[in-house]
Amino acid sequence: MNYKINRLMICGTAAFFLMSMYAMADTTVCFEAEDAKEIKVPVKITELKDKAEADQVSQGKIIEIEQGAGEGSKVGGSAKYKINLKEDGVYYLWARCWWIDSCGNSFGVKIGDKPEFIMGNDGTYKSWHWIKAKVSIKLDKGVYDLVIDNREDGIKIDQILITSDRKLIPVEIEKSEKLPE
Ligand SMILES: [Ca+2]
Repeated sequence: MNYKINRLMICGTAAFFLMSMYAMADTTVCFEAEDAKEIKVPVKITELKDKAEADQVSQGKIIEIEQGAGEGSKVGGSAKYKINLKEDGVYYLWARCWWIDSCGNSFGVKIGDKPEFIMGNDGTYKSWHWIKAKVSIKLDKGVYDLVIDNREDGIKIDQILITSDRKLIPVEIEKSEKLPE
């Protein structure tokens, strides 16, 4: 009887540790779009003054490219972040966005020296929602520059999330962290 109980406890403890190790293996960094280290116009940081609007976003602030400010191919514009990834892994990028219409629903992303890719081009307009990059990115642990590039005007971004957990789906406003200096 005792032997059986002991064996059950050992198996249970081992399973718990294995599960913890599995959970620890995933790295997730969620940060505020407005916490950019460097901003180039026409990308700008906006503090939403209207309470109803501010309540829809994390910390009441976003980055945006106003409608009419110009496409990136003509006027440039970017927001740059420094992210610290604690583990090697295949990473998935998410962004909490607001689009004006089909001509203002995408941006470019560059991480370290990896090729730039496009995020967006979905059909959810004038409503905050999470979008996922169509590509996954293999990255070693370390510090990377992540750059959002202007592609189309009429866009807003509230939060950005990078994770090695392919099952993670962000919902509404996520808990964000401060980026390294
Ligand atoms: Ca925000």
